[in-house]
Amino acid sequence: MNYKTTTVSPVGGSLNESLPAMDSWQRTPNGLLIQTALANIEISIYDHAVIRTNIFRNHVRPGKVSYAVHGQPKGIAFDIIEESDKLVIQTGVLRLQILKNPVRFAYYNAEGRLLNTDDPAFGTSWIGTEVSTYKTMHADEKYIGMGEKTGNLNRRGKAYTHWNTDKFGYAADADPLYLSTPFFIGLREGLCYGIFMDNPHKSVVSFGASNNRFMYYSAADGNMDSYFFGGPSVADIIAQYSALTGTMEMPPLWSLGFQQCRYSYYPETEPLNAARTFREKDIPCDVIYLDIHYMDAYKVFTWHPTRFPNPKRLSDTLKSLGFSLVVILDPGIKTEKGYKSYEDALEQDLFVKYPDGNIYEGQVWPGWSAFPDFTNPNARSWWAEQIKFLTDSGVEGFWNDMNEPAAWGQHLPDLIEFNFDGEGASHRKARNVYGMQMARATYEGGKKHLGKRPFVLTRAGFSGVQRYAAVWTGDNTSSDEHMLAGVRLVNAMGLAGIANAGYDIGGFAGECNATLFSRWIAIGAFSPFFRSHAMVNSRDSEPWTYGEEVEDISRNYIKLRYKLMPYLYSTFYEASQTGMPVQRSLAIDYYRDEKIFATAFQNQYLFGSSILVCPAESNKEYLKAYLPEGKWYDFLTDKKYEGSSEHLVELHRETLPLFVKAGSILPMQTVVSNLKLKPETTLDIHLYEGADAVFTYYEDDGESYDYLQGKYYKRKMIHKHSQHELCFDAAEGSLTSHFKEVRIFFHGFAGYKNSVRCNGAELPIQMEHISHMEPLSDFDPYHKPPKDRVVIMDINTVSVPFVKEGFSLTWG
Ligand code: MIG
Repeated sequence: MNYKTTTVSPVGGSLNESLPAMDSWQRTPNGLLIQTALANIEISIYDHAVIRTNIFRNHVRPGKVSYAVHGQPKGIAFDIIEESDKLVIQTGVLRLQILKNPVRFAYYNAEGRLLNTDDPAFGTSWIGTEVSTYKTMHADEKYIGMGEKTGNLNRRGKAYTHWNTDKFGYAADADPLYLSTPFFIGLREGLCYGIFMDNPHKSVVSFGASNNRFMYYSAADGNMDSYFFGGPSVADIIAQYSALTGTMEMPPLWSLGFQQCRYSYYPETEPLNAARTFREKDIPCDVIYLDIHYMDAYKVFTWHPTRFPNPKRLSDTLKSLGFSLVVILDPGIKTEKGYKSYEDALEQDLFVKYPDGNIYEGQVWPGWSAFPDFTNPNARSWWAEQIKFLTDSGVEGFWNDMNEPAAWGQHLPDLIEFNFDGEGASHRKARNVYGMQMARATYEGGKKHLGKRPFVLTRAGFSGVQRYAAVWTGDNTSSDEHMLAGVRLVNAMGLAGIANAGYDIGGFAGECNATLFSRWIAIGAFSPFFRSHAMVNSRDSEPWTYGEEVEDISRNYIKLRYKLMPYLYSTFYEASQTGMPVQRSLAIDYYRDEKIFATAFQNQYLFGSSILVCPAESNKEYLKAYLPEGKWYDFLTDKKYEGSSEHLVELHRETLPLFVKAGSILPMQTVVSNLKLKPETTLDIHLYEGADAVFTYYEDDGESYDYLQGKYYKRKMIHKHSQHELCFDAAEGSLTSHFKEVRIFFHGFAGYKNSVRCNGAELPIQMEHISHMEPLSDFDPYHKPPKDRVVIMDINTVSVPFVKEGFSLTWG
């Protein structure tokens, strides 16, 4: 390779320099260390399919602090084979080949098939402090993931910037937004791999944008510290990335319910009116939010004296109505003499400062404000202590906003300094992690002062933010385009380890309308985080404010969400264990199917393992849906469809196309108005004929950390389709299930003889007539059809006691 290694041009600018030849290498406990004339490379084997390469300039000492990475090398066995021109590292699952001159990396799978290789000329290169890795891009290669990034499912041809940014009313293709996760998954020839660049500096990932030669990822400064994930499946890659950057804990059960927000409900009669209206109108809801107007002059950790004279009384009343209270927290602290939070943090030296030691002030809601340095452990514990002020008033959830951090005008000076857990960093390095560290401090404070699971919602974040908070997509706009863009943002966050995410239903900026709201609330019922919110000075946007029809539709979908709670909670449990998202892009299970990448189908996703959601614009009459391989059932009618094919679906205001995968085991419960109330004690399991399936059912108390001590109820349910059998493995854990009885609904089993046995004993079969939707009211004489469109399904059921011991049902 004759690539020149010029460093400085004659007129002073830096030119590109790439990794040169290997000078020497040594084995280390978890990998090896390579020296070159320009940079050193630390390679660590984290797991059979996870390899870290940390490349840093010779004169640089690599920092130790990573806010993203949580996992450690597992100490697995690996071989290093030296050949004249290369080193080969074998883990049994991955083969990393390192060419010696110049140093270039290539990854192969266990069968020796190439997964990913450096661009031979440029590999890892520097231009001044900017470091980039260039990768060969194959003709059929696709790229997915990247977290909160707009655009298509397949990101090929686009470049993205990671630089947390407050973007009010952002365009549906805007970039960057609030949160950064420099992690993507590459797909080629039915193979896949993942790459995470653990560098919080401003960075760019280009999937072949404006060039026909390579893809690359690049950071403004710092090391090229990256992790390669070998899969072999997309689900495995997500699990590997999640093991490295952490998974969410089980959220409080109430946070899985419907959440009502508004900028802003005040004075205190407003949130109470909203809460009471939900109860009067029989619309389930669990959460009411207070936005910035609850504070006194926007000062964090204060209550407005006249709008909220007695916050404890308010939260108690809300609690008695079955609501949890969540309040907003902004990082900016008003620099006002005599204001306790300011004086306190000033005295303890916890604010972000200029290099000359003066406090940095920026303008936000309270006026000139100082910013706690959340990368300082002392500032985090100080902030966590302040949370007590809110928990004492009965607040159970915390909404972190403006933590990009945002200041009017948005560009903070780069020279301001952060503690970075002792290592020190300018704004260039600290910005992207600031928001997640605020979420961390908030989460730790909430956990400590509530003594149970807090709910934290954040706007900004970086890889690993899922350990502390759910994420919402900020200031979207009331439009169909935005509704679908939000679906893809949540799909993409799910591919990047953020399992609990959602968008403002109805749109934050702009005015929503009845048609759009009906569709948005239906889709939102199938997003992990389910909240309606709207901008100040815009029309009311609670489910009853768009007329009776929308109210009925909203009630139907919100109730459906509550009925699906056993399924959803179990799905959240899976996410807490493996990182498998709740809202699953079809690229997780069906990445080998070209069809799912078509723009017409890219918004479709699986909600949990079984329910296929086909989002459609609110103003369309038909949707072309693509059902992937297998067989599918229309959730509302039980009509059966063959997969691997497109279907034209007629759309109505009140129906969102939902399909259930054949084989599915779908546990459901009766509706409750809020999740502090218990459903009836029969667990309804909807079983769909046609394929094998396994479902891990999970239950715990929904609020404490006792589940970490084994106080849960977990059991595997196994549908052996060809054996005509549904097995319940013995329940694990020390908790007794709330459910005393299980009732099985047999969907699509019409051809079988009507005989079902439990452990061999014949069971009585009951015919049930069910519908997942209530008919809409007759409010509009010209618009009758909705009532007729509610399909009643006749379904055979059997009921058996839900005993702890294993049992099995057989039929046919
Ligand atoms: O400058 O707190 O994204 O959800 O309602 C706007 C007021 C600040 C932005 C958030 C939005 C919230 C609003 N906030």
